[in-house]
Amino acid sequence: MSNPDHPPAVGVLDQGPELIFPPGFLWGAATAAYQIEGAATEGGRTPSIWDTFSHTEGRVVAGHTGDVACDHYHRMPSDVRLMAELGLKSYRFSVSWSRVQPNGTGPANAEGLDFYRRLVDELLGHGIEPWLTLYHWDLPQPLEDAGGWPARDTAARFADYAQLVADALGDRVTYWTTLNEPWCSAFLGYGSGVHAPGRSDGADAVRAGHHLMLGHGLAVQALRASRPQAQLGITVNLYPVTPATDAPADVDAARRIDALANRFFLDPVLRGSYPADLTADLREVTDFGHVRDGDLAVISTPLNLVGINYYSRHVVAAPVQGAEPEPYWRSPSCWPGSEDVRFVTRGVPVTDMNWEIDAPGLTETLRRVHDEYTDLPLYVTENGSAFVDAVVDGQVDDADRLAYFDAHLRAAHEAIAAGVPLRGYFAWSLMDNFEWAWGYTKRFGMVWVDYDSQARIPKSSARWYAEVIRRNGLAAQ
Ligand code: IFM
Repeated sequence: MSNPDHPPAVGVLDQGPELIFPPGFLWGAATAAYQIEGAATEGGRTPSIWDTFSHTEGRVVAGHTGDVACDHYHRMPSDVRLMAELGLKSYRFSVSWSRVQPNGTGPANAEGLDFYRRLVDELLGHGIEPWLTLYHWDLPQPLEDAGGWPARDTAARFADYAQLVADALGDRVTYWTTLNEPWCSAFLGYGSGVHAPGRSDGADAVRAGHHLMLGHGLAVQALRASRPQAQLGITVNLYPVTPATDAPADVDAARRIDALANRFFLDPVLRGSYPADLTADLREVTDFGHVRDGDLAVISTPLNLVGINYYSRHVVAAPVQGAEPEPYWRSPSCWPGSEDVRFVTRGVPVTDMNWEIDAPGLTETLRRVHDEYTDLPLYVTENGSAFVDAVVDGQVDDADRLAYFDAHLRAAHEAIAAGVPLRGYFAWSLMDNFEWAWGYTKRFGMVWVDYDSQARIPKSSARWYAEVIRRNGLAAQ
């Protein structure tokens, strides 16, 4: 399905000294409900798994919670004005399920929906395209109490919720993402337990991953039926996975991690099947008895676009005795059946998350999805970096973040030049926010947030990004 506002643009790159992006390229920034909204108990909102998790001692650094976050719920109009000042063409936000359907079942909460109606109106009034994500990790707590994503029924509940949101906002929102990063929901939430709901069981993680995708497919069917013109997609977080050496055991370690990190989601959604090597690798963990006839047809319901979140590369090797423990998101329990694979640190520059900076990996990822999976339009729905920032004389000079964006945009441009139908890019994040288990200790924003006063200060990277958007490209290097 083509979109008149964003025409196919492959092959129209200006190859002069500037790197110019295709006409209509959708420049945006992204956030998520729990990370910025606050107002956790207002307007009829009930607790999600992240409320419960963050209020549980020891789960989030320094006991931080999203109770107030960036207070975006109360400051939304001025935040949208800031987006307009930066020249954003689009804003990707997520809807809090617990705000619009308290407890995760039953009728919509008018007051909750009204917040998103006002947000969408405000965006449209400033000429900013709303991009709505239905689920960015904040499952209503009662649905977790009923079994959470490992329970099949949660997929049906998600489709009901999607329908409520479509009924309320479908006339004004064109772009829809069902799930954000289902790998994190499944494997960090139910595998390693470093994310909400904090459970740790490999088989549950695999079941959660399946039911998330089933919910995605059911939601796409519901949205498609009621809003045939909508542009529907899913956002997956992808990583190139590279073996540390050419040794067969390292190559096999890379195959296993690639299966769990990338192909676990890409294959069902875009091919309608699980990779055979993945199900074989997982045979000690699960027999996949939770997969019912017809599920994969639902999961692979046709889409209009694919969203890709890119941050870094995984370099892996076969197990050796006495390997060091890994940082949280690589903790062995995130990788059921492949817990013994080692994640290798190459000694290249890292961000404040300790994630290696690897811009060519973005080109590689985009080319892979296009070459191996789909001709659908692709969007980078998140890309960005945490660094330690400081306010000096009222300014935040985040040269390292600016350089990260610059390098990754050059990598994105290279993918377009190679024929990838990349139609847009969303910086993560519009503003500093609640970085999950790291609380407010990691800053990803282009805009500084003072959490005491709630003042916003656009950092150097925000000013630079505004100029990139204005010229639809990057200066020559
Ligand atoms: O902050 C998160 C976001 O919620 C999902 N993608 C990765 C970001 C940085 O960790």
